[in-house]
Amino acid sequence: MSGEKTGAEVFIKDKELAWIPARLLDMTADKATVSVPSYGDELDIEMGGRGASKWADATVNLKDYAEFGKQLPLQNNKILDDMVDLPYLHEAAILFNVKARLKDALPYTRTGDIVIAVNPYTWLTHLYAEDQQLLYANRLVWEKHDQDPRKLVPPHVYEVSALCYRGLAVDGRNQSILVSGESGAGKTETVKIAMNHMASLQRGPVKATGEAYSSPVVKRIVDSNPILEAFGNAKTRRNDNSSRFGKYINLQFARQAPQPGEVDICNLAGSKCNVYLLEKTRIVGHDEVEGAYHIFYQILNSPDDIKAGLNPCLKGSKCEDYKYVGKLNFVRKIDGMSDAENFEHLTNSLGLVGVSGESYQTMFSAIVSVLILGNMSFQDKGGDDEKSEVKSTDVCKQASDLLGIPMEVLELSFTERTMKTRNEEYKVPLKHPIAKEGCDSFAKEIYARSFLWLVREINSATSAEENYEGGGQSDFGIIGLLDIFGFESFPVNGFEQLCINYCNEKLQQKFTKDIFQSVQEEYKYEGIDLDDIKFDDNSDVLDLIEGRGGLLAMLNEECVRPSGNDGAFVSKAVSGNKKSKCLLADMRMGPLEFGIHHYAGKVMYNAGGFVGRNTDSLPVDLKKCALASTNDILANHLENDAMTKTESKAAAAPPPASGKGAPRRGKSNLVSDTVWTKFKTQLNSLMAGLALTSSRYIRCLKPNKFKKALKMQHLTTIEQLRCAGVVAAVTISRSAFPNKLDHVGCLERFRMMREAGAKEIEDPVEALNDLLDPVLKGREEDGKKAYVPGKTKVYFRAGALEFLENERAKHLGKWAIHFQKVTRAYL
Ligand code: AOV
Ligand code: MG
Repeated sequence: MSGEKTGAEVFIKDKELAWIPARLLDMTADKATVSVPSYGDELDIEMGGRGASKWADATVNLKDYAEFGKQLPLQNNKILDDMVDLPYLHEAAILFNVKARLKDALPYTRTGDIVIAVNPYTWLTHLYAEDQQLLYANRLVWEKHDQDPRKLVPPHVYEVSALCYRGLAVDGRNQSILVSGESGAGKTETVKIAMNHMASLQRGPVKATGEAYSSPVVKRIVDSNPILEAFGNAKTRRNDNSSRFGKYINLQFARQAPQPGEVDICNLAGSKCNVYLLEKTRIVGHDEVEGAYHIFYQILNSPDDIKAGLNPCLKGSKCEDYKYVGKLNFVRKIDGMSDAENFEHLTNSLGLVGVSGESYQTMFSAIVSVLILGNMSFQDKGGDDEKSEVKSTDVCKQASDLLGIPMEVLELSFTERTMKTRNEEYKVPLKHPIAKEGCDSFAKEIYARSFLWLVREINSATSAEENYEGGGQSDFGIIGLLDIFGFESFPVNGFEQLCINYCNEKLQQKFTKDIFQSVQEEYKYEGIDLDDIKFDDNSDVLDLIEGRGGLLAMLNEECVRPSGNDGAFVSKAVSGNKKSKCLLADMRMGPLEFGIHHYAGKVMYNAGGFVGRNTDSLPVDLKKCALASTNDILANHLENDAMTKTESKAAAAPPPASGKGAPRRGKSNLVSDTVWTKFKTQLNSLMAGLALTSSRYIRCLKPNKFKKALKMQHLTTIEQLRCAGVVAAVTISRSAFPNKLDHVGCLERFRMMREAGAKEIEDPVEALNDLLDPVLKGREEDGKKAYVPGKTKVYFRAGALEFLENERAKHLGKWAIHFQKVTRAYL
């Protein structure tokens, strides 16, 4: 802060508001008086309606905001399309830029190649109209420009979809869009927006026609979204339509030979989707203010004849009749449609992907059986042994009918467990709470497997290999769309959070590498030597999690140890990773607690239930019982992961008697992988797939927790900007040279510092040297010049631009005048 002048525009740090813009009135060695402009009720939303009246002229302790001393002055009233162009970089400047844009109904902002998408919480129809789709398609895909074509259009999701399409069609490289953000930030909507745009792009450089999607496969691809949402989304505290699974959709494009002189055209030929970690606990219960999976409400709120058609036992039933669903204490409408309407729509969409007739009935029998299993109750049988029995016999009968498993078999599978020693096999009776637990696991498994079965059916109906008329072709161009759970940190974090945050660490590592690479490319383009870019990578955290002797390995060890338990996992993990700076553990923590210093901040975990969650295997008796079912999904698809029918047939074929294929299948039959190991394998294959693509990033932000249209809360937004690596991305791009200006802008701005009568120089680089050398002489550090002119921009080392601004101000006389001009100069 030292050297700051009265009148300067600054941001002051505040506990409740993160940063607020102010003007410096007076300053002593340790205190500053600032004036804070009136905000009316604008800050109310941040302060929970308590009003912003506490803000008037204030005296602040300089210690509190010394942090940005170097970065003043800040031009906070300038709204920028691209935040990399903020002449003075600071977290507050980023925040106020996105905030100002949101207020103007501009939810999208760029940070270099990254698009920041703020959830507007109101459908801005004009942004997604057909003319907009065409604008981005024409500017970014079909037309040729000398300059960066993005300069011709405002930031948008369509810019990302169009550039990906161009990358695939013109450059011939597979692409991916990685969408991230916290729950409710708008990831799923963003992916749908991008997908719809890409489905429209295949029309080629033509005018709007208003025609519907040109092929049935494209319609199926677009229509498969609501199916996944019905079965995989639920209402949570944070999002009424929260996706409880991660997904990666591969859109497959068939390349068409280009006409002479024309751009290649790729047609959307199919899609294949991978899903990750469906939240299983929600199948058997949920928090009072949250909801079960949408499908249950869609079924139960449909007219009686529809319900009876799914299964006679549903006739006349309501949500509260089923324990897993429970009383409905909120109004359900998703996208303005009632549950019954959504179910009708779902049935149509299912028909489009071939789930109709018998397979439709089979799937719904499985889904309805989950509801019924939730109502099963058990009681101890009495007598000496610990055996229990089914209390609700009619419910058991319903389940037995639905699943096609004899009632006695079902009952015994819940109330006994088969144990094996080397020489014999015997049955152990189970007490009623254990029997109920088994019943819940069974329900979870049935639902989760039905979900995977459904994904497989959708893949079979949409994948290009099986559906594209071009037939036979197998090398389709790919644009992948990743919609995956963002970083999570709650007051108490469990196994799911650890998996989710692990996944985010993996993606963050890729993100950092990609950003670093794009900075390298920029400097290369500008012809600047790159010698001192520094950035933090998160390999320590990943080592701690997935490395040898890391948390994953330790937990897996506990899961196979006969007396393995959560406490032993924590103590072994802590003692084995003492050297890791990312593991937080101290004496004051409970025996099940540990913390991880993630890239996005510290998260405290409670390992209660880790061993159980990680093992998550169905007792062998229930597995057998499922295999005996007449329901095809239970009997034949309990082990299948989501793939297409052809792929699963290939996988089910007997392994070759010898050769490479044999041992793998053998192993997977013997040793059941843990949840985390499976997830790690899935993630590694995702990362390997992504590595073959050019990735583009969309960072979604949830601007306020009230779901209010076009309003932004500071603290939570700042937190997300940090977690999303937006600040880091700008920092990396600025680490060697914090400031840059384009040649012309720089020459015009500092022109007045030249000596009167100096002759005009035409070459911009020479003109810049002529202008800047005399002023910045003596400011070299380690023999390096304070500025470096590149091909189109001039780059300044830390402090150089501030120095120039000060010099310029001296030329101009007064600071007050200076400030008005600084502001205007960048507008
Ligand atoms: P998420 O996918 O990031 O959360 P969604 O995409 O489901 O979040 O968005 C949450 C809600 O915000 C949607 O249901 C819409 O009401 C609204 N919304 C999002 N994007 C837009 C937009 N572009 N325009 C208008 N409204 C929007 V989660 O799956 O919970 O992690 O788990
Ligand atoms: Mg979602």
